Amino acid sequence: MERVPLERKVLNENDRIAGELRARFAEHGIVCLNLISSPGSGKTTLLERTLQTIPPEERVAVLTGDIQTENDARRLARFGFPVKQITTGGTCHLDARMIERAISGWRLEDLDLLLIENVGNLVCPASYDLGEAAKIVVLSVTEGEDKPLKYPSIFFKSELLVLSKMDLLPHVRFSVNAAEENARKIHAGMQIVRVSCETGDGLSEWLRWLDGKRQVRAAATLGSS
Ligand SMILES: Nc1nc2c(ncn2[C@@H]2O[C@H](COP(=O)(O)OP(=O)(O)OP(=O)(O)O)[C@@H](O)[C@H]2O)c(=O)[nH]1
Ligand SMILES: [Mg+2]
Repeated sequence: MERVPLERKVLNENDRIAGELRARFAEHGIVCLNLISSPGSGKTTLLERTLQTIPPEERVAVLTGDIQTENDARRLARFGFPVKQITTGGTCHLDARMIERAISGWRLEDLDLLLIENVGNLVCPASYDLGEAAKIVVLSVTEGEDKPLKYPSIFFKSELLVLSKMDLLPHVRFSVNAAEENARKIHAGMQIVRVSCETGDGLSEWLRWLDGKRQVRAAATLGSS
C-alpha cells in the first residue's frame, strides 16, 4: 500500500471541512474573511477600528486565534458583537476544524459577516483554508518591503494587501512602492490599501473594500433565493 504523507492527509481533511464551511456560509449569505499577518502587524487594531464603525444592529461576529491568552477577544468584545477567542495552545495557525467548533454555538442565520483573525504567522496560515471568501494579508511598514518575496504563498493567495502603520513611515526605511511592486510580482493585480489605524488614514478605503465584499455576497444570496 502506498504511504500517504501525514501532512497531505491533514490538509485534505482540512480542505474537506473548509468546503463544508464555505457551503454553509454561502447558504446563510455570510461573508467570511481570514486576516493573516506576522505577529503584531496590526490585525486586532484594524478589527477594532472596523467594529467601531459598524452600527450595533449589524450582524457581525469575530473569531480571533492566538497560541495563548484571551487578550484579543477581550479587546474586540468591547464593541458588543459576538467574539470568540480560539486558543491553539501551540499550533501556529487556525484550521477549519477549529472554526467549525468555534461557531457551533452560533446561529448562522443571524450573521452576515464573519471576521477571522488568524494566529500571527506569515507562513502556516497560508496552507489552511478556513472556508473564507477571501484571505487578507496585513503587512506593516516596520517589516521590510521584501516580505512578499520571502513569504510568497500568503501574498499569492490573498485578495487584498493591507499595508499598515503608514504613520510610522517617517521613522523607518521602507519603500511603499517597492513593497507594492514586490506584492504584485507575486500576485499580479493584487488589491492594496494603505492604512494607519493611528491617524485613520486609509480606513475609508478599507471599509469600502469590505462593503464591496458584503454587497457581492448579498447580491449572490438574493439571486439564489
Ligand atoms: N503606529 C501605529 N501602531 C499601530 C498601528 N496599528 C497597530 N499598531 C500597534 O501595533 C501593536 C500590535 O498591534 P495588534 O493589533 O495587537 O497586532 P496583531 O497583528 O493583532 O498582533 P497578534 O495578534 O499578536 O499577531 C500595538 O501596539 C498597536 O497599537 C498603526 O496603524 N500605527
Ligand atoms: Mg491580534
